[in-house]
Amino acid sequence: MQERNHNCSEYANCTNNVGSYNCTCRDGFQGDGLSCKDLDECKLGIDKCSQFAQCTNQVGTYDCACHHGFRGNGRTCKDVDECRAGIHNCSLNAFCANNVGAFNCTCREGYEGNGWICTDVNECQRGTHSCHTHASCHNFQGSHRCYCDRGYRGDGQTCHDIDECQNGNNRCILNSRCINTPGSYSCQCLDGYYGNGEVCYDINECSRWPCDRNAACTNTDGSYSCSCNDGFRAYGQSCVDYDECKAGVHDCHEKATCINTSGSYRCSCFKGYRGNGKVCKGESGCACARLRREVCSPVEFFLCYVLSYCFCDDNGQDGDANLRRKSDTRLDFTKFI
Ligand SMILES: [Ca+2]
Ligand SMILES: [Ca+2]
Ligand SMILES: [Ca+2]
Ligand SMILES: [Ca+2]
Repeated sequence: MQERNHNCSEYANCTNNVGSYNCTCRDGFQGDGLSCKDLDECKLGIDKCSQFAQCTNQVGTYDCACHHGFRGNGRTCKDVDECRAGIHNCSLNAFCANNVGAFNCTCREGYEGNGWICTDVNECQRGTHSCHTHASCHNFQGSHRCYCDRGYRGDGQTCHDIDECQNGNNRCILNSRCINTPGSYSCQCLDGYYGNGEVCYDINECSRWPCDRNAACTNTDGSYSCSCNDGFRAYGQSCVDYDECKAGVHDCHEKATCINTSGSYRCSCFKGYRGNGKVCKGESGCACARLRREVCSPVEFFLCYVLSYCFCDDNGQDGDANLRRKSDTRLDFTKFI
């Protein structure tokens, strides 16, 4: 074992010279060689560590250790892309953004939180959804969906009423009218029918007698008709009596007066005549030739027969002013027997 016979510092190099020796502090030390003190490179800032490394002083040297988020030997430290390397701890529902020495986590749209913990936003409950007034909102993880209400069509953001009357997708039957409404439709029985619109029945209008009291009512499918009774004529919506006398369509006897009545007429024999009005006979019993079947007294008959005179005037009255010869007529003798 070599004996130590110089007094250089233990941190110095001893260099032999002729008759002497030199003491020189080693790298990392500072001093005159006899006394060498550790150099704090870190403190003095003469280290060669990366700016992204931690410098730790050691006796005679120093260590460089890359900061968290960097990788390297300490002298060279490169940023670690935690996002790409998949070593971040962002929430599954967050975006990872790398930056020098670290990374950021930002919750994705539809989530909220600090990036490490991200929870779904219930847009439906919060009222931040984009659904149309006529749509329902359904919450999903990270999003929401809008579904148009029944009776509406669209993407949920915009919903339009479906015209069930036009597309035929309605339950209105024949005899009913389809009425489109927002979100729905309704059926209305046509005039002349009653029911809920999906089933319509004919109204028997005659039961409430819509016709004139002098008319007959006939119910028909979806309607009704009125026809004036005999003796009446339609005048607008009502039936008015037909004046048979005025119209000259009666069958009264020529020796009778026609008297109009509501719905009919009657015949009244002239004064001096007897009968039902349709047939009138002279009342006086004279032998009026034209009537032929008159009742005559034997004297009158005799006179008529013998003298061929008739003792009746046109009104059936006796009188000699209108005496007529009865030459064209033959009396019915049987009447007088
Ligand atoms: Ca959501
Ligand atoms: Ca509709
Ligand atoms: Ca009817
Ligand atoms: Ca009449």
